[in-house]
Amino acid sequence: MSGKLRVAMIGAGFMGAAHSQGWRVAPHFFDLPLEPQMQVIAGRTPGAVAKAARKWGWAESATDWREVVARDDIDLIDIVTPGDSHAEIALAALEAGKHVLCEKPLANSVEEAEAMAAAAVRAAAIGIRSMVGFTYRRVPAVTYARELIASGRIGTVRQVRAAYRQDWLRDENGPMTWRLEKERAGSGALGDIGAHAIDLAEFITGLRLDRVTGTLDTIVRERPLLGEGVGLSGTASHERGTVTVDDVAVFAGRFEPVDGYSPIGSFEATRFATGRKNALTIEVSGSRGAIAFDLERLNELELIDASGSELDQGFRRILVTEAQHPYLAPWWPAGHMLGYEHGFSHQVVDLVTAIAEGTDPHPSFAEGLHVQQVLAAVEESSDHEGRWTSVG
Ligand code: SOE
Repeated sequence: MSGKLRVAMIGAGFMGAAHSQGWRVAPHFFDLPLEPQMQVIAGRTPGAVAKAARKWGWAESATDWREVVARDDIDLIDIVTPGDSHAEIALAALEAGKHVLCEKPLANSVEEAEAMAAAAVRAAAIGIRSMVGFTYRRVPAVTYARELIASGRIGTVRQVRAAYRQDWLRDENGPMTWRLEKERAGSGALGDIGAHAIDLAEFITGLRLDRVTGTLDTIVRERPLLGEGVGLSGTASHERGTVTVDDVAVFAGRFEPVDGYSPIGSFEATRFATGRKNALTIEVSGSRGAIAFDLERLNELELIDASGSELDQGFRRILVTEAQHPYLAPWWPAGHMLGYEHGFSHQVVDLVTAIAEGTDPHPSFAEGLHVQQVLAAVEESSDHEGRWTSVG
């Protein structure tokens, strides 16, 4: 491969903007072994995708993703479409010998995720790399939390509490979107944001869930359909659509045993947590301490070292902005803070580095399949009065 990595993006929505920022900005702050070239972005609507290309820095725009995947001047396909097209696009791209970055969750079903993971293994055998986009792993405080736990700083992990709370569906008159249709999204809060909580809990602790018990609920079952040609903020039409996914997911999980004990986790994913905008939180309780993280305060990590005197114990706030902290050195001096968007640059750095070094990037499609199996187990448990259900 030349010194360039010629990238194509399939999809032009919110994640398209976030991923484009990563491709555009990362090379200006990190010394990458290959230079990403933002070649073409593909979307459904010619005018909208041409505008996205201009705004986000793509050389070309297109409306036929199959033509883009077939081009021999493209090395990597970045999939940022709704979940119902992840499998089709990823399988075609891997078959065409393209590296693939695919947004989370990996797919809309375990069956699709299994096919994608198998194709990724075959492609890796000939040097084609693939990654799934759980970008919160690449928030410096999250990677640092993983390092602290791996070093034994909080002792043996006993309990994990992970939640992802948003409130953008709180208004029952909010309109239907593709995220509320099972055929498009696969599931609701469970797969969209619960997947992040699952991946985060396993990434930070290094543990894997092997059984779950949970329940799903749809709070608002019908919503107004948007009128023809009316934007999201426009007045909804009088017709109503049926919500076919969960609004709230609550579940417990057992992790694979460590030293004979299976740590237990409690999880929540909701879009009805009034006042919580993007609150992905996790707390890991260990035998000698604990860590706590909140995405709404993403430069901070709370740590308690419970090995000392009871008299002066307490969670202390660590500002994770030192040059020695993960990913920080190329950015700003300590205390100048990073934001939501920086994780997408870090994702580009790790993917491009893996491709250049000929190694498999993480999270892999196999890790994405495991998250899909956890999601499916929660759905199965909920369908059977919350019985404990094995993962995979
Ligand atoms: C909407 O819930 C959403 O955009 C998710 O789809 C993203 O994965 C999450 O990072 C932010 O919220």
